[in-house]
Amino acid sequence: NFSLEGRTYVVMGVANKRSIAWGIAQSLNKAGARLIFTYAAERFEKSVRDLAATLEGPESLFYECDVTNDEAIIQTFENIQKDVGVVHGLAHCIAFANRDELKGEYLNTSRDGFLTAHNISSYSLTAVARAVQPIMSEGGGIVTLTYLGGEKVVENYNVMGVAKASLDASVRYLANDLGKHAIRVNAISAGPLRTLSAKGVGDFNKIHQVIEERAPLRRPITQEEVGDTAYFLMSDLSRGVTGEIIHVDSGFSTVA
Ligand code: 0WD
Repeated sequence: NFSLEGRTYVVMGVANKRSIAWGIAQSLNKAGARLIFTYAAERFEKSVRDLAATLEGPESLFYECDVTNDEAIIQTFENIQKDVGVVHGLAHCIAFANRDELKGEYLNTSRDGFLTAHNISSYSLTAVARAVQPIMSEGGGIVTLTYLGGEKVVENYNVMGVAKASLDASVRYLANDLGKHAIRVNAISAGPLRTLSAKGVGDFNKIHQVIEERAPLRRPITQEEVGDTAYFLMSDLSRGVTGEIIHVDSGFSTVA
């Protein structure tokens, strides 16, 4: 069944209309899902609500959730449980590293910068998966966003690459722990998209140019393409897939 009517999905990390999370929200909405949005702080609430107001279909719900705060995570999912009962999937589209460590040499990464990047970009998936598990009582799919820089050295990606490697490993361990609850955990490794977070990565334009020259599809990917793959991973279409990293990157990761 391709329809997500009657199902509810949590989307974490919509900052603006360019956010990958927004692409995912649109694909899920088109399939008929009800959406729950979480945002990091009150200052993002208005933009998330304004975007969600452009969607048709079931009314969306909104919760603040700073993923660096364990209490906040627990509280958010308790509130979601009170308000909707069961959810069928979750998209984790959250990452952060200090801008000055996304250029130059990885060698210069500070202890603080290392811990911050891992805390927000990797550990948060584990904390969120633990909190959502009890309300995914009918099973479902958790999806996170990763990047090639976790598998290979990508200039300037630095500490974020190391955090993505940690996130990728988390996907496999979480898939193993949650499989017995019929919860699948997968990642999408997205090609470069011009979002707020991407602005923080040094020489981002150059990465884009390389994709156009060398990726098998010879073009950058779109937000919609990531959204549709996330829809696949959170629907029954992918019911035999877990612990996997799917590259939505015009094939770039396959060429040397
Ligand atoms: O090229 C790209 N843009 C790629 C991005 C290629 C491959 C992967 N990705 C990944 C990113 O690393 C990230 O994991 O996709 C994910 C989403 O990133 P994005 O869409 O590129 O960036 P952006 O639009 O800036 O969204 C990042 C979100 C923001 O959303 P909200 O509305 O929640 O503020 O991460 C959020 C950030 O604020 N975020 C946090 N959310 C909760 N608690 C926190 C936090 N402590 N810190 C950052």
